[in-house]
Amino acid sequence: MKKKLLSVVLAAAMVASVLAGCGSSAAETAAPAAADTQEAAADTAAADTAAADTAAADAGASSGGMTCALVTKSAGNAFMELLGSGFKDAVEASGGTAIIKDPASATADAQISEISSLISQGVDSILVAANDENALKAVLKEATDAGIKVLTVDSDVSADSRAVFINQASTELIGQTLLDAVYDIAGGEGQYAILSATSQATNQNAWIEAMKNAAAADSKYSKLELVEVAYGDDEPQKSTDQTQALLEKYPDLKVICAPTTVGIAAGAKVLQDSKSKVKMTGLGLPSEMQEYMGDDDAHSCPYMFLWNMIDLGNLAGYTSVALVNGDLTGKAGDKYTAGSMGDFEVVDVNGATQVILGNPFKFTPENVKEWADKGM
Ligand code: RAM
Repeated sequence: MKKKLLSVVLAAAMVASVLAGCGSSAAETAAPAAADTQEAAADTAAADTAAADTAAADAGASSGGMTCALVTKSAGNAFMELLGSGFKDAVEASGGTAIIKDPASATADAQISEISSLISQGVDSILVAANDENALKAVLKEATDAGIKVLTVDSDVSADSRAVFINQASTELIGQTLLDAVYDIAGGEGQYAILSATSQATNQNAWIEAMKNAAAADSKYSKLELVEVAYGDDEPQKSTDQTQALLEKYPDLKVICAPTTVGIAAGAKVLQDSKSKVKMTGLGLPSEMQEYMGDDDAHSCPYMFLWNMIDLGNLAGYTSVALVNGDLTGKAGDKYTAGSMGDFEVVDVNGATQVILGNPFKFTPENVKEWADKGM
């Protein structure tokens, strides 16, 4: 299928699936353990979970099915819960068993220990939303050497550490889209800041780089000044603190752009509660942003972007299954059917293979409720 046609079909599919209520399926990942849980109890729970996962891997193997695992960026992130929900549905619809691991914090170390235990459990595939581009290399090589199919979603690792990357939308397009939103909301000139997640997150860094490249490529943006990239680590409190610090440091600030669902929701609340004139935009979940969206002084976010998270999880799940089945190797030009999502093709982007879901979708005060009501 030609790329342009694919985008159109995907955009239509995205709208159709949301209208059909696919977003209403509840996120089924395990709730994060309470921070104050006693150490002994936590150890027992961890052992129980590991035993359950090993049993799941064994059950998958003995029933002739496969066991596909997902390691998210961190627990407590609604974006990751929706991704997990779509992943689980796709794996189960294919007759497999899904295991979802949510590390306690958005760090490479936390993911390495989850991946190590999945290798011992003998899963068939590991899908990772990477907290670091290079730090997972050794453990992912160990997985690959053990015959496990490795792939990434949302946030990539270096291309030699995985078979393929499931990308929500073209990195350049996301960067251009976010820069254009800043330009528009700032009225073409003035100061803006970026509120990111962790400083090591591959996806956030790639989008910020794409924004900077787009700004440098056209003199139209020369009156915009990026004053700071702040890091809220995808933690609500740290993102709140960083937003307040930006407001104090830059009294002439016009816009904050957060390419993270955690950051945009925390920042939008700070701006709205303090009746700040500064506006928020970026990548946000409708359910978390609905109360902040409006085109007036009473609301902090005029519009924002994202994509269909359930579809992203579905595509990643079906691609995991296709890799395990041998229907896909991950090479550029490979074509395969991603279950009910239809046909996809692996493309080469600057030497790295990826499968692209579609285009960013614009959420406005007019459509945000409809999407939030669907559970997105
Ligand atoms: C946050 C995460 C995720 C990112 C979204 C937009 O939830 O950082 O990686 O893709 O925002």
